[in-house]
Amino acid sequence: WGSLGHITVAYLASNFVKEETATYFQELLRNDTEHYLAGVATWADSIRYTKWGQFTKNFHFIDAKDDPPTYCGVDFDRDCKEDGCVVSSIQNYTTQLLDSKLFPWRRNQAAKFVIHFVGDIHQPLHTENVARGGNGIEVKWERAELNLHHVWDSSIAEKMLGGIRRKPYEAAHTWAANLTSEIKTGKYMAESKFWAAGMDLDDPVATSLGWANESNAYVCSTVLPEGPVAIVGQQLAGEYFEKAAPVIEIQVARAGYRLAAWLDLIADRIR
Ligand code: DCM
Ligand code: DCM
Ligand code: DCM
Ligand code: ZN
Ligand code: ZN
Repeated sequence: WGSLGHITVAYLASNFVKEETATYFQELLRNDTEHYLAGVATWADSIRYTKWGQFTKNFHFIDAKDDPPTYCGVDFDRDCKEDGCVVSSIQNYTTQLLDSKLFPWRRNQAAKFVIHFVGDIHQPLHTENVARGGNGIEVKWERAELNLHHVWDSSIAEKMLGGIRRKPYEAAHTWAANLTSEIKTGKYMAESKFWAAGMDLDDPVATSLGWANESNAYVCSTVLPEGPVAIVGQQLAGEYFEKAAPVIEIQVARAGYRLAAWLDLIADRIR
C-alpha cells in the first residue's frame, strides 16, 4: 500500500488493541500519543531504498507463481524467495518481538516491520508474480498513465476518499474511524467475527499464508479478471474502480483488525 493504506491500517489497529497492548507498544515505540502505530507505519518503505535497508526490499511481497485469472494460489516453498518474502518476514520479526533477550532497539525495529508487513500482505498485488506484482503493466487512470501496482497501492483508495493527496494522516484517521464503526456495528459486524480465526502465534507462516491466499484470490476475481494481457492500456478509473473499491476497503479493514489481534497475542505472551 501507499502511505494512506498503511497509516489507515495502523490507526484501525490502534482502535482494536487491548489497553495493555497499547501501553506495551507505546513504551516500545516511545510514543504515548494515539499515533504510536500510525507514526511508524510507513517507516519500512522509507528505508527500503536506502543502502543499509536494501536487504529488506523483497520483504514487502510474495511472488505467487500462479496463472491469473485461471488459477490463483500462494505456495510458501514455491513462492518465497531465498532471501525472504512477506510471509517469512512476518515470521522473523514476530519471533524477534517475542525474544526478550534482544536489545529493545531490535524489538522496536521488529515492531515497525510487523506493523507494515501485515498491511502489505493484504494488498492483492503484493501476493502476485505477474509483471512484478503489476509494476510492469501500464494502464490509464483518469488523464494519467500509471502502472497497475500503483493504482492498487494508492490511486483507488485516494479516489474513494475524494482525491486525497494532501494530508495522509488526517485522511487515514478519518477512514480508520469509519471502518471501525463498520466493523463494530456496520456492514462488517457479522463477518469480522471470523477475521482473526485460526491465528496462531506459534505458527506465523501458516497464519500469514492464510492471509496471503485470501488476498491473492482477488487477483483472479478482481485485479486481473480477464488476465494480464487484456488489462494493458485500459482506463481503470470507471467501471473497474467500482469493482475494485470494495475489495480495497475490506482488505484494509481486515489488515487493521488482524494487526490488532496479532499485537494482542504478542503483548499477552511477553508481558
Ligand atoms: N516510496 C519511497 N521511496 C521511493 C519510492 C517509493 O518511500 N523512492 C514509497 C512510496 C509508497 C511506497 O513506497 O508509499 C510504496 O511501497 P510498496 O511499493 O512497497 O507498496
Ligand atoms: N506524523 C509522522 N510523520 C509525518 C507526519 C505525521 O510521524 N510525516 C505523525 C506525527 C504526529 C501525527 O502523525 O504524531 C500527526 O497526525 P495528525 O496530523 O492526525 O495529528
Ligand atoms: N512489488 C511487489 N512485487 C514485486 C516487486 C515489487 O509487490 N515482485 C512492490 C513493492 C513496492 C512496489 O511494488 O510496493 C514497487 O516496487 P519497486 O520499488 O521495488 O519497483
Ligand atoms: Zn505496493
Ligand atoms: Zn511496503
